[in-house]
Amino acid sequence: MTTDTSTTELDAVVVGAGFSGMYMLYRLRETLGLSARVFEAGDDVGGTWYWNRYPGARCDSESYVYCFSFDEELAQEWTWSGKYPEQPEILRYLNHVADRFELRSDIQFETRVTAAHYREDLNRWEVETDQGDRVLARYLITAIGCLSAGQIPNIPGRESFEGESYHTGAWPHEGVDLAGKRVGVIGTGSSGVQAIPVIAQQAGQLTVFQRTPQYMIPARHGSVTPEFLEDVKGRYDEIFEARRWSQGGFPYDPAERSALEVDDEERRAVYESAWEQGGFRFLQATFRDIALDRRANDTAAEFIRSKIREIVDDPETAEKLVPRDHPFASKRALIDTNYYETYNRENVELVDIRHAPIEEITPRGIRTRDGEYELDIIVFATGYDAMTGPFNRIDIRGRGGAALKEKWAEGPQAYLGLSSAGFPNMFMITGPGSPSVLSNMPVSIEQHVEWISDLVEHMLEAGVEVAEADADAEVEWVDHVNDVASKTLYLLADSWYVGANIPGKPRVFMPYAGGVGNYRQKCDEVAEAGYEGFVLHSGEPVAAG
Ligand code: NA7
Repeated sequence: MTTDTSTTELDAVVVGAGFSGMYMLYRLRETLGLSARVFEAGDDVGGTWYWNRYPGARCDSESYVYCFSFDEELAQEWTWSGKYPEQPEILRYLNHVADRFELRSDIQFETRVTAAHYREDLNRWEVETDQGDRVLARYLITAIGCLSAGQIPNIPGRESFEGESYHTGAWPHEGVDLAGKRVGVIGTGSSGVQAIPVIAQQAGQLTVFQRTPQYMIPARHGSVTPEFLEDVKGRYDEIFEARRWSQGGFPYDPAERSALEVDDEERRAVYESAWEQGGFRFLQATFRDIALDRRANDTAAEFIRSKIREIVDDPETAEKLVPRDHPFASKRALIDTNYYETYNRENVELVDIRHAPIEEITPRGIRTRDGEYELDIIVFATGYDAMTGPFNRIDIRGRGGAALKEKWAEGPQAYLGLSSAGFPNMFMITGPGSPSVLSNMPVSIEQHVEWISDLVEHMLEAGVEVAEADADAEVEWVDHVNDVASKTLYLLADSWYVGANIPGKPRVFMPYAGGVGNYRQKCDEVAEAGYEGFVLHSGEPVAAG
């Protein structure tokens, strides 16, 4: 890239206008007084919640904790209507945030960042977009989400299909008329299990193509009462603080007992109670070792299996739905609304494509080894090239023109998931190696944005031009991330956490499983020690932490 007269100079470029990019912009502008521009591919704010408009799209975190905490008035003035926030409501919330803090003036919509090259001669990032923008910025901050690079499997004949087809993460804004149609859904991850019960109510016939059965906990969705909200808002300080120091970003009291130290009757009673309450409490507030100890996990898995057999009328369908090949929650834990019940409907059929794989997509539908299913619409609920995929879509080059994609070819390398050695002044919000997808996202996002903002403030005060992760500190952190993961059950599943859903992707566990509280403490210690593990330069190196 070359610099010409049409180059804009700014303090910071932020990529993406979801929760992360919006709050980052606020901090850069309001707290630090810097000039910043956010580039956003969509035509409005919202990120994940802008794109994911499939039927039933909803967050799995309870609404009163799926929100920003940085502004007291914002927290007090917003009123959620349901226990779990539905996509349109989250999008309204994010629009409200954009309006309230007048963020849109510094967000450039319908613009995708295509390249970001570090100019060592200038100590600046040179950023290019698909709209022909060219910006020089001191800081490059990625707020690109962990699950924004949609993945449609390369099934033979895909282009030949004569009906309509959609990926859940790129759902048409005007909706899709499913009434009376023969709909096929491929995929039973979070998106599929939310969409399937709603599509079943609208479609003439629904065929679900399932590769891996999953464990699901009922969400127990419903409205929230004014009394509940009043109580919560009265305790928000305490709730937000509990969220910050918890394992998963939720203010639930952590479980203290092992699933193996109680008798069968008591264990079942604990699971029954959590099942009735619904949601992630089943995982986080029943027994402490469900995600860590295979025998403890088996008790939870067996409980859920028994529930599937109770709920689903047809024993053959129930057995197809029973997961056996991975521990509970070793793939992303799922919560549902009427998922298993949906298979009791006359118009729903479950096809086990592990047993009889999809061989091709034909002009008329989907053909598995056992036969052809005629369809009007195919829904790809087939997930994402998670965590590294969004980075790989941008040509990011650091010192010496080295490509981030090459550096990460065998798996992501980042210090604290915040910064990668050789890519000075590039900071990642919820990057690989941070708790991110294993947590309630707004909690991790706020922590990262505030930490980055504090680092930038420190740089400005200390006259530091460049902050860059130290290569040794990075190796140590990546080893630690792997070590923590190896003590969990996550490695026992073929999940997107380990890149198993993308052909050819290296099998590396990408998020940090040590918990948001421990992670926050580590980040705080790093900052208190003068940004230990970062090399801080003012032209020439001035300090090595
Ligand atoms: P997920 O969780 O990655 O689920 C994708 C689903 O699609 C899953 O059931 C996959 O089966 C299935 N899949 C993927 N590729 C194929 C092919 N080639 N053939 C058949 N089936 C396939 O994505 P979601 O969108 O549901 O959720 C992503 C995250 O968004 C979620 O965890 C939340 O954090 C929000 P598999 O299990 O791989 O056998």
